[in-house]
Amino acid sequence: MLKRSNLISCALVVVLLLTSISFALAQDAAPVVSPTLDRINERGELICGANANLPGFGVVNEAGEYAGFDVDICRAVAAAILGDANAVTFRPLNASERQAAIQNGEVDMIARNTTWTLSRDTTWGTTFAPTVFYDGQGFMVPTELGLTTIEELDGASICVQSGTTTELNLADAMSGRGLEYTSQVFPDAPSTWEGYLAGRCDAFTTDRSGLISYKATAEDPGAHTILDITISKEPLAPLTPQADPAFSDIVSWTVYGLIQAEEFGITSENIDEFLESENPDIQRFLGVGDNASGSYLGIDNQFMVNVIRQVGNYGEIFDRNLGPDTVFGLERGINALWTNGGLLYSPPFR
Ligand SMILES: N[C@@H](CCC(=O)N[C@@H](CS)C(=O)NCC(=O)O)C(=O)O
Repeated sequence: MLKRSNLISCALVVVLLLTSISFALAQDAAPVVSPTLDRINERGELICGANANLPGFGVVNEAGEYAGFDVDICRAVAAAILGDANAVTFRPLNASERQAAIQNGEVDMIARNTTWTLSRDTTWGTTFAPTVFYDGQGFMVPTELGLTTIEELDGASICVQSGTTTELNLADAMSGRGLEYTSQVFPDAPSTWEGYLAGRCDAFTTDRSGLISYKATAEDPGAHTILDITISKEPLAPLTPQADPAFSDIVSWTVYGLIQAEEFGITSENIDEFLESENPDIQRFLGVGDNASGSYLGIDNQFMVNVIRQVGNYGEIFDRNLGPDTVFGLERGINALWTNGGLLYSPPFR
């Protein structure tokens, strides 16, 4: 028979043991439930909604392959989940097709110059991942018109694409300044651009990234001038189905991982050196040793190693597709790391 005092100390030991076990469990990754992740693993590929018509961001190149900044975001997610950046099928989507494609599960995610707005976030059945490109809407005019300000577009006819924030911002920007205009609305980018080139309108309006893309790849770039005005905020971000928050986490943390890798200075070239790092922050980020990283998301613990090795960090993706050595010649601007005065900031990988 146990004495009463012994009983009490036994009970205390049990309570202490249980507490320490549950504390230990709290450090471990909880089981991840994601139907989208299961589907991707079963089919062995990610289905990503993409732009086929926006050089620099998403376009089918001469080899028949998708290429561009947004396309590389899809590839990074495929590398994170499947360990293979090429395990992606791209579905070309024009602006008006995006909502249905994410709602009916035709695609697992979309990375296609899509602006994150309140109404889309709430009515499209979607969750936005962090912004991958901070943009704003601008205007392009034929250089020969010699225009420099938006006020000079009073009475103009303006080419714009349907199903975009562009169409709505144009209306606000013009009416807010008491300016008259007629819009020529087209269903996709190629027809909008062709309409502008054919002189169906005096100006072409879209995200500045789009204007730069079209100008740089035009037959005679000098024939087009981008006005020095930005009429909106266009934070371009990937989209995932709202019904699958665990999958949204995977996409979000892959984007954060690209940013964090740049902040650590880890690139596709030097990743092997970083795998030997003694720095606990870097060991955690890369999932080295006993450190949990991808396991929190239900994917390979070293998911960021696959992403960086195969696709590179944010800066590498930016430079490869849009940077000074490309026809677009974009500077980082506000798309720089927060440590360089930009807006890119990752929460801690802890
Ligand atoms: N960011 C804006 C505009 C996005 C957009 O679709 N832009 C056009 C013009 S640059 C485009 O990419 N069109 C390609 C296409 O429809 O094939 C939005 O999310 O509504």
